[in-house]
Amino acid sequence: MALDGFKDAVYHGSLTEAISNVQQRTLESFNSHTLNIAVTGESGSGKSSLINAMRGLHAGDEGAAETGMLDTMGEPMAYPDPVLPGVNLWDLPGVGTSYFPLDSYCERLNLSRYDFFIIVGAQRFRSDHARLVREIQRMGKRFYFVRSKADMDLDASRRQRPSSYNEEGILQQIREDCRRGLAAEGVGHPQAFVVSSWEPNHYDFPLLRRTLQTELQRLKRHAFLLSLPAVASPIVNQKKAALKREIWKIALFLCLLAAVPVPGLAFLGTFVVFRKHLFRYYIIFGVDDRSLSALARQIGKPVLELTTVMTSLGITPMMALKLLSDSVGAAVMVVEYLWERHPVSGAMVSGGVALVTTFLMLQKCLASVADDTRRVLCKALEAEGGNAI
Ligand SMILES: Nc1nc2c(ncn2[C@@H]2O[C@H](COP(=O)(O)OP(=O)(O)OP(=O)(O)O)[C@@H](O)[C@H]2O)c(=O)[nH]1
Ligand SMILES: [Mg+2]
Repeated sequence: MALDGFKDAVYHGSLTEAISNVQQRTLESFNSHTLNIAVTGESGSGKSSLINAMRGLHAGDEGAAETGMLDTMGEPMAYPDPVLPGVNLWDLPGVGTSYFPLDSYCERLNLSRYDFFIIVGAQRFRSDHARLVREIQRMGKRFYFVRSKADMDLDASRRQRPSSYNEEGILQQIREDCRRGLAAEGVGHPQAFVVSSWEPNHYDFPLLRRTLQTELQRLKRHAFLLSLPAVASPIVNQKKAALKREIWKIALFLCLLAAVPVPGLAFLGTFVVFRKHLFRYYIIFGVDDRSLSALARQIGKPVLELTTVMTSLGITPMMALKLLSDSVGAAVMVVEYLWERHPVSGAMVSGGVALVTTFLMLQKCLASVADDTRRVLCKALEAEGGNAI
């Protein structure tokens, strides 16, 4: 899907237009996108069996994922969904084995490369599950929780309490346990399915398939939104690099200004230049007050939701004034004192101080505004994704 409109808008500092470009896309336009679903969870929980059942295969069939009682240390394997277009089911190794301990699992398997997750758990909701949930939420991604091996729970219950056996009651209890665990991790609308991969026509298995089918376009759109910050980042860097090249000229101008033997001129000049360029950067990147208000309206959120992620807002001209008086103010005073006795060396020191100060401060300022642009865009895309799902 062409991203030219989005990229152009970011390049021209119009984040509102960039978001509007995304909003205009119909859900159908995402049909051709691929959704990479990672099937993860504790070792032996039935991940590979679930993938086989979703593909209408049994263990041992040709093309089926390998299942068994032993821990596997293999690489993630992709299996295309035979019914849902553009869906890859990735069979991941289990969490918490000697090959993949919980602490290093997310990093080693690079979970960020997947778009969506199915966490498979064969027992009660546990800390391993909670850890995976937190990691997925941290990435702003979504997941279903699948409680597998329902047949075993039902069988055990039937044997233990044959007289009071109530299948729906037991399934409901398991669903509630999963939802409680997920809610405790701050999951807003927990989606938990109780299934048996050995009986894909029973329990919540058909509902799991239907839900995935119904939500597919929205999940693809959400994955697309999450991929956009990576598209925007090089454009922001490119703009930053172009602006950075100008900083020398500005610093040199102030260096010359500072060499003029007028007390306080260097100090005032640095302040004015800093203020002018800070606001200029905000406008160029599209994160000035007016642009932010327009962007907030576009995503239907309060502007505060965008400004809270901005760190450069701490660098106001007043702050700069303070910074200046703290760091270079003393130097300027010394220089001005020097001037009376040694005008030439005084002018040189004064110019040097102005040059270094302006250069460093503008660089810091530029980097900070560029980072904020990325953060604001991420926040806006996140909000847009949340609005749609
Ligand atoms: N009764 C029952 N057994 C199941 C079910 N799903 C999987 N199993 C069994 O559980 C064992 C582990 O299943 P796998 O599908 O290999 O589990 P896995 O999560 O892929 O395991 P690893 O890849 O090693 O982490 C196998 O012996 C399966 O036959 C199920 O729904 N019901
Ligand atoms: Mg497996």
